[in-house]
Amino acid sequence: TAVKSYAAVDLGASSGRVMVGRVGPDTLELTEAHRFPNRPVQVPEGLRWDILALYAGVLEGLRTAGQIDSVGIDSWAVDYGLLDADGALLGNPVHYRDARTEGIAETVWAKVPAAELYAATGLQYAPFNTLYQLTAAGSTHQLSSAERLLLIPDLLTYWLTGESGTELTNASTTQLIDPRTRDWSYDIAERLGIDLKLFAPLRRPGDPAGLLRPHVLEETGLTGPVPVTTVGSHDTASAVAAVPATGERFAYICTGTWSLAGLELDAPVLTEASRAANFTNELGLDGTVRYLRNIMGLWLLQECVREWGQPDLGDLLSAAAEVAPLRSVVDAGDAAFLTPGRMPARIADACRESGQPVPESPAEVTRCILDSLALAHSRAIGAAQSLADHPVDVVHIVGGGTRNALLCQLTADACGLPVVAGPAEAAALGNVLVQARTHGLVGDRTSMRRLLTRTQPLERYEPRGDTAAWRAAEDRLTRP
Ligand code: ADP
Ligand code: LRH
Repeated sequence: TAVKSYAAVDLGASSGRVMVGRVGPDTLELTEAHRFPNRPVQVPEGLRWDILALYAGVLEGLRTAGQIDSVGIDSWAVDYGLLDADGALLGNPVHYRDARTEGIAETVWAKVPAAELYAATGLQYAPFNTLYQLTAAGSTHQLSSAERLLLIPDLLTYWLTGESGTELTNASTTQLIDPRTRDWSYDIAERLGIDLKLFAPLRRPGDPAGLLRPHVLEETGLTGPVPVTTVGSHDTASAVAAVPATGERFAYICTGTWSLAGLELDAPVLTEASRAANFTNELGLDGTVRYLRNIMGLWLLQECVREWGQPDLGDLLSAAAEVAPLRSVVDAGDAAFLTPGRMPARIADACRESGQPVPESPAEVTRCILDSLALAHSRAIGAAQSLADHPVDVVHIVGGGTRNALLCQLTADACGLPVVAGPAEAAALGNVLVQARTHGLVGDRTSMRRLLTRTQPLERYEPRGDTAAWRAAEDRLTRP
C-alpha cells in the first residue's frame, strides 16, 4: 500500500518547525524540513509575536518539505490576529505574556463571577485566556475596527488558503466554549460584551481547510492541488493525540515551554473542587477532554539560560545532576513566573521567602528548577486522579522535555510511577496522524496510538526510592 507524506507546521513558543511525516499502515517516520526560532519582540506598546517571521518560516519549510499530500497547522493557544474588512491583518498579534491583562480578571468577575465562569467554560483561571485578552483590548481602536478574529493557526491557514474558520480544540482555550456542548458559550460572551461574530465558524479536526493558494504553490515550488487539513490546532491537543498510551490508565505531561500535566477524559470535571485546584477542561480529539493543569515548564530554564548568555544546555544539565537533590523548591505553578526577565533572581527570591537555601550557581538554580518541575508534575497528576476519579499506572512525557533525562527521572521519582518518555515531537506527530486519518491511512485514536508505540523510540524511567522526600519538599512550599 502507498505511503503518503504530510507536512505538519508546529509553532511552539520557543521555536517553529515544519516536519514531514511519512505514513503507511506500518510506517510513521518524521523528519524535520525546517526549524526556526520564535522570538517575540518588545515594542513600545508591548510584547508582540513576530508573525511575519513565523509565516516566512512556514513558507520556507514547505519549500524544503518536497511534494506533500496535505498540510496541517498547530500552534500555542489563546492568541489571535485581527483582520479588517479587507481581510488585512491589523497589527502584530499580542503575546500572551504581555502585561495588558494585569488586573483585568476583576473587571470580568464583576460581570460573571469566577465560579460561574468555571461552571460554564471549564477553564482554569489564567490571565492570558483569550476572554481576558479581549476584555483588556476593550474599546481599543484596533478591536473596534476589526471584522474578524483568527486564532494563530487559523490565521496562518487563512494566509495559505484564503479560507477562514475557528478550530475547536484551540477555540476551547479562549474560555468562550462550553465543554459539554462543544459549542460557543453564548451567554458568557453576551454578558461580557464579546461579539462572537468576530469569530469565523467552528471547524473540527478532519475538516477541510481549503487548498494552498496559487501564489503559495508558486513560492514553495509545490504542485497543486495541495489541501490544508484541519488538525487539533492547539499544539497540546495534537501532542495529547500522540501520547503512545496502551490503555486508559495513563497520565500525560506535555513538556516544552509549558508543562501541561493531566488526563484524557470522556467528560469535563466542572466541580468547585476542580476550580479550586486550578484544573482546566480543554477539548481534545473525538469528543475527549484534556483535563490538565498549566505548569510554568521549561520556560523557567529558558529564561535563566537567556540571562546566563546561552551556556550549553547539556553541560548545564550534567552539572545539575551532581547537585544535592531537593535543597530548595519553588511553586512551578505560580503565575508570578509568567513574565520574562530576571528569572534567576526571581527564583532566588522565592526560595528566600519560603525560608529555603538560595541556589547560587547556574547548576544549583537549574537543579532547583528541575526538582520544582518534577514536584509540580507529581502534584498535578495526583490531584487530577482524585478530582476525576481516574487512577493511573503510568505517566507519559512527550515534547521537548523528553530530551531532558534528569527531568524525566525526577518526575518518575516524585510521582512514584514509571515514566514513558517520547516522542519529543508529539505535537507534529499528532498533527500528521490526524491528517493521515482524515485521508484514510490510519484508523481511530487507538490505532493511531498503536502505530506510535510500534514505530517511535520510547525511554522508560522507573521510580527510585520512596516519595517521602518529595512530600517533605511539598510541605516546605505549602506551609503558611
Ligand atoms: P515549545 O514547543 O514550547 O517551543 P519544545 O517542545 O520544543 O517547546 O521544547 C523546548 C525545550 O526542550 C527547551 O526549552 C529545552 O529545555 C528542552 N530541550 C530541547 N532539546 C534538548 C536537549 N537536547 N537536551 C535537553 N533539553 C532539551
Ligand atoms: C503550549 C500552550 C499551552 C497553553 C499555552 C499558552 O504551547 O499551547 O497549552 O496553555 O501554550
